[in-house]
Amino acid sequence: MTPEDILSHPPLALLPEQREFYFANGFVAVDGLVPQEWVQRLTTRSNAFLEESRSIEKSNEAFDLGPTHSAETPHVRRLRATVDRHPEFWEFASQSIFAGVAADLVGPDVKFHSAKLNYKWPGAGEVVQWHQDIPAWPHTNYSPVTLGVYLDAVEPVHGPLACIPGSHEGDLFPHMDTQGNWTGTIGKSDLKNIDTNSAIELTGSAGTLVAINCRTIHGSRANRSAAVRPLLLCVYSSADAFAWMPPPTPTTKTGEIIRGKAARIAHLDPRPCLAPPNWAKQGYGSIFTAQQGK
Ligand SMILES: O=C(O)CCC(=O)C(=O)O
Repeated sequence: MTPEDILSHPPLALLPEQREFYFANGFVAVDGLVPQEWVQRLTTRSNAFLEESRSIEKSNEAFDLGPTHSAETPHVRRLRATVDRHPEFWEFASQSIFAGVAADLVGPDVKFHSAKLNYKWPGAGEVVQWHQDIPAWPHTNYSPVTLGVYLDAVEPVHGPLACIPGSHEGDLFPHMDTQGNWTGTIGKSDLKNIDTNSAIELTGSAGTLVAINCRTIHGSRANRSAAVRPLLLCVYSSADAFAWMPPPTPTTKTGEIIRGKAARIAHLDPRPCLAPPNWAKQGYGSIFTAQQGK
């Protein structure tokens, strides 16, 4: 579907100007959009998983652990595939306001792709370098959108997500080094031609929604506050977008239609995307392991 087709459907969760901002800029943030009741439920779940991580020493299919992780001071960089970790995460991804936001941005037929909960710990140097999402999980078109919700208020000091306006209409860049190894980040020579100073930081109170198109260049600075920054991220696409490589972090819900109906014909966007490694064979750690070359 084109943005015009999508916008011809009445909005379910966003204001018309918020949808238009998304299509013009490749991202949008809406302060406090997710109801506090959901923020509290998700925070309770998140805290329970952080507690559980104390008994774990090495990264596994649920937890991506940072180098300083210990039972005393947990350092979980990411809770993977959240929808398979607890039913409440799936309820949120498929039945909350997120489903309406997804329909407002990809059209009435919505396919679920993946979900994760990123933490950004103070002082741990967790910079997320400039990258685009779609090179890791290419689809037949560029409808995929990542929806995020901040579980706590995020100010510039917390290392908010930052997006480069209009970059979704520009090129896709290789996220590999010169030997073809996956780096999960745009290379230095390409970055020279990208105006990273134009990036807009997406800040807001607990419950703030952030929506980022899969082509948009984004990243986040280190967290210089004293508090961890939990950010739950769910990825959706239009039903007529089909992944053409195995997903990096498959879930049991990947490919489920959460609104509307399944598509039988793929929408093919002619703009090219390099093939990533075959994650089903190579395995995938996380954006942190890739960007730090581990
Ligand atoms: O957690 C962040 O600040 C950025 C996350 C992100 O861009 C990603 O996981 O792809």
